[in-house]
Amino acid sequence: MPDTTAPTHTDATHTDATHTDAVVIGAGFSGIYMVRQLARLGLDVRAFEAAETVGGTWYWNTYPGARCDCLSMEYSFSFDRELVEAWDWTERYPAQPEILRYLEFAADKLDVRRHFTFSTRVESAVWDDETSLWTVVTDAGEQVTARYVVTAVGCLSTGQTPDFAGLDAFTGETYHTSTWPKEGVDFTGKRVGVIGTGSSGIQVIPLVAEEAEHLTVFQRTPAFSLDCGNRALTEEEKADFKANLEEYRKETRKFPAGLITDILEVNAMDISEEERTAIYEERWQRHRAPDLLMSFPDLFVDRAANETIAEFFRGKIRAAVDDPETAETLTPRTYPLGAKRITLDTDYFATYNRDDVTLVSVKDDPIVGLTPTGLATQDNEYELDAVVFATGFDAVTGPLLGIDIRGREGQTLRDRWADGPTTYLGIGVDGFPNLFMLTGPQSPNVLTNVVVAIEQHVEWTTDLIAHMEKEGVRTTEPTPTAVKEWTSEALALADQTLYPEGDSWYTGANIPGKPRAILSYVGGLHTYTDICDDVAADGYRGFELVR
Ligand code: N01
Repeated sequence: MPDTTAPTHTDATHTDATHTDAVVIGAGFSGIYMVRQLARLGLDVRAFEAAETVGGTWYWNTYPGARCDCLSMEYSFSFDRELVEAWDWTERYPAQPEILRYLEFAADKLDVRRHFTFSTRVESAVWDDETSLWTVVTDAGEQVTARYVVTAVGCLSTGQTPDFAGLDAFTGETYHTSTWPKEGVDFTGKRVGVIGTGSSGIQVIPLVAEEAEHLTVFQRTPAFSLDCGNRALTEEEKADFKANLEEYRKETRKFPAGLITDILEVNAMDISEEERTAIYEERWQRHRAPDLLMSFPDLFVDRAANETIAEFFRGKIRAAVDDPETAETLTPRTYPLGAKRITLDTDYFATYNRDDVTLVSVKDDPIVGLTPTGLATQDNEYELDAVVFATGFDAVTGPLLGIDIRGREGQTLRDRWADGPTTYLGIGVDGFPNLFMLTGPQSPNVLTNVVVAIEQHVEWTTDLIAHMEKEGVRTTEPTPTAVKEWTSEALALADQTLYPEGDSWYTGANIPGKPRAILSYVGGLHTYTDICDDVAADGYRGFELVR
């Protein structure tokens, strides 16, 4: 597209800047697809990625055992039949190296790499009202002006290490699961401590246990976990998926989590315990989380119904763990199932039957800090050669607020969200024109098969930008009213569910000082998609489009 929007003035902030139509930040699933779509519109696109290649979260999280909790074929792009035909997944639940290979393959096939500048982090994006342009500045000192900025920064890309006393004094090795060394780590002969038993901890623990001389797991809150029953895909499964791709793509968007789900039409509380348990057991054997977790419509809105599935999961822990006291320590009792994200594991609970694995409940005996030679709890000291932090992420807003984003009149997004995020559709914020956030807060983001949510967001945003280009719209931003109403609705919807009852990254509760607010739209991707389509059909209702 001809560069008709390049600034002609000599504003000091722009003199060294090059110009492009759009800047995309991030090279995960969302960045790859967004760049491809904008390039297809004929726009000049620059994209930046901190890593040396594409992959996003799947580039960084290379810890042993890292695996997706969605089925491989479901967790991949569906918009391009050629791409789907050209790739064969090997396992039901793909491991990190295979997903990274897939994203490298997709980036090449979609020819997006040439738009990216890798190993480069975006530090700031500042709006200039006079020119209606963003100035994006990178850590390499490059400045780029652009009409549009699209953030594709992911929801789980800012790792969180607790500020333990003595962290610097510890003389052993430390690792965080989300920034694992690319060359791998050899724990042979070492005494290792893992802190955290969320998805990352639960995946890494069995493999560290196999290698280490001794493993001590420091657990604050036990997890509900589903045995993923991983296995190789059959040729028939792969062929079936490809043959039915279009139907699959259409269907996924009709479900709350972007996953075709077998939801029964009866509530859990309306049938007998025997019937319920038989249903749970049959669905446990399917090894596919949504089929089990969404068996009944009342599971996430009625605590008594939730307790029935929670108790079923607890029974699985008792069956897997030999020592009843250890089993009880591993049993979640303080929050509804699903209010913290369910984990998918391979041999997690059986790991505690090993003689060389110790479980420490730091709820009962809190961590005081690290010592030069290990970790101290209130009542004990543990000698360790290495500590693995599986302590999670500053989710959803963390990656966005890691960039100094300034909208109209210099207003920062950090100030704007000091009390929690406010958005329209999770995509835009008033006062921040032409800024589009993929999988932003108050969109369905992490409560879905995120690749489906990403495709919906990218396609909707592309349509909006195409509309702006066609109609000569210079700036688009949501109205303050639209933002206020959407934010209230997102919060009110969450209050009708059990999500607020869990202290997890879903609500920001895992980060000291972070405002507690649900970070997702809980109404389901199907409802959300309808709302977005309706907004578009109604001339982008709630957005101010200025020519
Ligand atoms: O992080 P988490 P994660 N002292 O926040 C504990 C995705 N993911 O990296 O629960 C002691 O879930 C914390 O304890 P508590 C997936 O969406 C997916 O594991 O706060 N402990 C918790 O046990 C997932 O949900 C996959 O009491 C402390 C753990 O650290 C999301 O990423 C794989 C502590 C953090 O768990 C995040 O998962 C990996 C402290 N000061 C990740 N601070 C798959 O696809 C924190 N903890 C399968």
